Amino acid sequence: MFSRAFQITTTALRTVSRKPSVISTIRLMSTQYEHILTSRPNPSVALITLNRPKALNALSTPLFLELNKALFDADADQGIGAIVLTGSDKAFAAGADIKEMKDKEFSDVYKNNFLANWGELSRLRKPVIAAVSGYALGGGCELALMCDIILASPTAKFGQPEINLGVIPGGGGSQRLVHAIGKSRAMELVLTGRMVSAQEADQWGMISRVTDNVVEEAIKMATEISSKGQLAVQAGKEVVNAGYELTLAEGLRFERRTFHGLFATKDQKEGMAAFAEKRKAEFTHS
Ligand code: CO8
Repeated sequence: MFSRAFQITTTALRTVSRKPSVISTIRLMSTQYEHILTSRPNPSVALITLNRPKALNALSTPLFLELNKALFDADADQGIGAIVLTGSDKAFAAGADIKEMKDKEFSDVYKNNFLANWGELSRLRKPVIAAVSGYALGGGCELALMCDIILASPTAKFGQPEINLGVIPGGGGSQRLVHAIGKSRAMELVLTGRMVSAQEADQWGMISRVTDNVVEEAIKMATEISSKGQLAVQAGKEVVNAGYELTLAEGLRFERRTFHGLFATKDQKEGMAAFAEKRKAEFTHS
């Protein structure tokens, strides 16, 4: 993966100088991380892999700082259209790092707003696809829920086991689950800590689908999204997410205004002209 990334980087280096998107590509590739891996499976997709295998990708503060940096670098890179976030076969992430948390006091966590930076993923403008295999528990489940689309392999197990530790979800699980699967099922997960299989999560509408080769499928989906007009992709993400927060009437008004706004783009002219002329659209993201 890295050698492929390196190949893209060196190819890019040869053609660099005048192209800002290529320069930021190099920045993404050249950052050294300890707890995550970053690569570019193809020029338009960033792949971020959580990499603390011995701790089942427990989400420590240093890991999260690296993750946020990699995510925001990818978000700022104009060559990238979508981001895939994954873990290992055994664990997407087994939650916040319990060993890091166990001795903390209320005054520390409250004063220092412990783990507040977890929410930053939801500020990204580009789509993020979670490719989940193995355990996605506690903060790991919440991290998947913060992504825009979840694909799961048949081995995936989702759960909010915080109740077994004497706490509750703190990274948005109790709220996002209510939206995703309804109150009764969310309540069951939060109060029992039970893990659900990929198949059950699929039936519940918590994920998009169960698939073998989940990372490849996620990259394929990210590549397809990247081939669309990026202004429309960004707008699509924005309006769907607004559905979480607005009333139906406000949401419909916001969607209509955003739809109208896209008529100011070259991509709308190109997309509709290409349809009428029976050819493939060449979007310029402008
Ligand atoms: N934190 C730290 N270390 C962990 C974690 C974790 N969450 N999960 C696993 N590990 C470590 C184990 O301690 C073990 O390390 P070692 O080899 O040094 O003993 C190693 O990973 C392997 O784990 P196991 O031996 O336990 O592996 P098993 O295959 O037997 O079990 C399980 C796998 C079932 C996943 C088990 O490890 C487990 O139950 N893990 C804890 C799951 C959990 O409770 N997660 C919730 C954590 S709390 C949380 O996420 C709150 C989020 C709040 C966010 C707030 C944002 C503002």
